[in-house]
This record gives sequence, C-alpha cells and structure tokens, in this order.
Amino acid sequence: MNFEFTEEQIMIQQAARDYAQRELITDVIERDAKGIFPEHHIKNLANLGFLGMLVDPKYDGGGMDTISYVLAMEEISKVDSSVAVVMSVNNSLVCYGIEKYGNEAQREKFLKPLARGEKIGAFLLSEPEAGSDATSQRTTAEDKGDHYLINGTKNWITNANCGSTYIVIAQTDPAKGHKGINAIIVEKNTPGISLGPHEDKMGMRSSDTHSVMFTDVKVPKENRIGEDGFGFKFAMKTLEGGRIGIASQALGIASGAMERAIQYSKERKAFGKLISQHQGIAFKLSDMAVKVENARNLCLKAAWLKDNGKPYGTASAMAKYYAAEIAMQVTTEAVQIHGGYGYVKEYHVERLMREAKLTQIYEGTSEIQQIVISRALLED
Ligand code: COS
Repeated sequence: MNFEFTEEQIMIQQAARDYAQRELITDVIERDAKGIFPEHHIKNLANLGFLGMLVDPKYDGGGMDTISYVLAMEEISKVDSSVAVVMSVNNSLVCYGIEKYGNEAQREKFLKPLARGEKIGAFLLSEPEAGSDATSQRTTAEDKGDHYLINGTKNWITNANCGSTYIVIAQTDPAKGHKGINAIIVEKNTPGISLGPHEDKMGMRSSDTHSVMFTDVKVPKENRIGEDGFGFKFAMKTLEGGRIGIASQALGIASGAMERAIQYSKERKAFGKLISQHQGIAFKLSDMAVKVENARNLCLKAAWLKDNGKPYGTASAMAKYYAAEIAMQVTTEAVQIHGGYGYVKEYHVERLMREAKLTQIYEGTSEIQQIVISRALLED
C-alpha cells in the first residue's frame, strides 16, 4: 500500500488550501449571515478548474482523479461549505452523471459548459414527500412521443437558481414503479419552470437552495439519460459518487474545526497555563484527531476504489456516514474548547457546527447510509 500523494495531488490540495485560506475566509461570515450566494468565488473556482475537475479533458474538464477531488473538497470545506457544495453537486452528481451515463451529443452540448464552469448544474431528486424514500417520485414526465411533459415539485434543490442545467428525476410509468422512472436533462430557461424562495437554512446559508416547480414543461426526448426506465438506477449510481463529495465536505468541516481548536488551545490561558496543557483539553484534541484521520482514510479509500474501477458504493456510504457523524462530534467539541468564544460568529466554529448538521441529512441521511452498509453486509 502507498499512503503518499503524488506531486500533482499535493499541488491541487495546496491550490484549494490557498484559495480557501486567502479568499473564502474574507467574506464567509458575512455571506453566511446574509445568505449571499458566493458568485465571484464560484467564478474563481471555475477558473482554477475545480468545477469540472473529474471530467475528461476531451470534454473540457480537469482530468483529475477522485483522490485530488477529496483533497480539494476537504480544503474548501474547512472554510466554506456553501462553496464546497456547489463544487460537489456540479462535479460528482451532474458532470459525472452526464459523462458516465449520457450519450455523446449530451456530453457535447451539456457537459462541456458544465466542466468549464460556465454553467452550473443541479440534481433534482428530492420532493416534498420523497427524500429518503426516493422511489416514491410524484413528479411526472409523461411520454408524448417526441417529448416529455414534466409536472411536479422538487424540494431542497442545491444550485436551483444559479444553475442552468438540471438533471430531473421523474416518473414516466407509475405502473412500473421504480422501473418507470427517468432522468432527464432540463434547461432551466424552459417555459413552465418556476422557483420557490431562497430557503432560510440553519447552516450553509449562502448556498443556493430552492424548491422548483414544473408546469407542463416540454423537454425533447433526446434529453433523457440512458434507456427508458433507467432513471432510478441512474440516481442511485450517481449518488454513490456524490457521497464521496459530501463525505469529503464533512471531513473538511471536522478538520477545519479541529485546526481552529488546536490553535485556540495554544493561545488561551486558564488557571495559569495554556489550555492545551490541561489534559482535559489535550485528550479532546487527540480524540478529534483520531476521528478526522479515520474519516480521511475512509474518503480516500472510496476515492481510490472509484479511480481503480472497483465497486465503491458501500465504501462511499461508510465514508459519508462516518465523516458526517464525526463532523457533528468534532465541531461540537471545538465549540466547547472555545467556550463562550465558540458561541459567537467571529471564531467560525459555531458556523462549522451548523454546517456539519446538514452532512448528516443531505445526499442520503446517516440512517440511509446505514441501510446501504447493512444491506451489503447481509446480502448473499
Ligand atoms: N446502484 C445500482 N442500483 C441500485 C442501487 C445502487 N447503488 N441501489 C439500489 N439500486 C437498484 C436496486 O437493485 C433495485 O433494482 P431492481 O429492482 O432492478 O433489483 C432498485 O434500485 C430499487 O432498489 P431498492 O429496492 O433497494 O430500493 P429501496 O426503495 O429499498 O431504496 C435506498 C434503496 C434506501 C438505498 C434508496 O432509496 C436511497 O438511497 N435513498 C436515499 C436517496 C437520497 O440520497 N436522497 C437524498 C437526495 S439528495 S440529491
């Protein structure tokens, strides 16, 4: 086994760290407080090649591996998960979904601008009454011969407003259950699409989250990804990779909070010495470090499996489950170490704690990951 990163992977990690620590940090508190979308940062990350980093260069992507993606996601998420989630959804749900399962015409038309970061993608699976229970899609895509007619509502959609290329999961033939579901590429400017208000969230407040309503939205048949009825499997396969992105985000939230806790404990004095010299604090730090290291190893293992063409669905579920759980624990302890300062915005750790909570919920809750992992253990 080789635990060393390549020179290229280290360069990508460094570029992400530099951008996060020099640029994102400057306005992250204000953007979070006011729910301002980080438009200029997204443009800068597109210029760095981070929005299509996994895409083959022949489709204008960065051609980087999934290990590099984990490293970059961790660094960006240490500072700002509202930015990291744009990267994650664009790379591992939308670009990956079209590159892997789309046809050549779809890659030319939709993937290239997404990989260049000129356009942003969104993945529309969740509905008001279908989150974890993803087969219960109520949004319909009626087959009208040469086109689909889409009706329904999608909920909690990241990049709904800034995005212009949607992948919509919808039911075409309810009699066939999940085998009647399709994944269809829909351009946001198609008539009949409207957005609900920006969601006022607990954390990741500057990410762009809305519900999206479809009323008689006409989409050409050629925009369907894969064979008729492939949509549910498409969503499941794509989420396997998406979960590596969110696991890495949770990892970054945890390691970012840990770094801040270490720094603070080396500056703050209590009872005549630095708080890092109190065993109660030092042991908390050691527990954080073990958890962060385990989460990083799970993320990198899932990425390695993906890069080497091996099954990675269970590994990505393990990475997401573990990283999200420890992100909540580590950020809570980071707030505790900061005491009163941890509870105010200036020290960042309260925001990281709010961000951690979402990683236990989106792209499959922790309980959904437990279902995926336990089914793999128990299958014949
Ligand atoms: N890859 C390929 N196919 C998969 C799959 C995967 N990872 N997971 C499930 N499938 C297939 C199954 O093989 C089955 O196909 P067949 O009927 O042909 O055998 C089909 O999908 C239905 O699977 P299953 O019966 O297991 O469906 P369940 O309703 O029990 O749900 C879970 C499975 C819970 C794993 C799924 O609904 C899930 O992941 N839910 C969470 C969705 C989510 O992440 N929501 C948040 C969205 S944020 S973008």
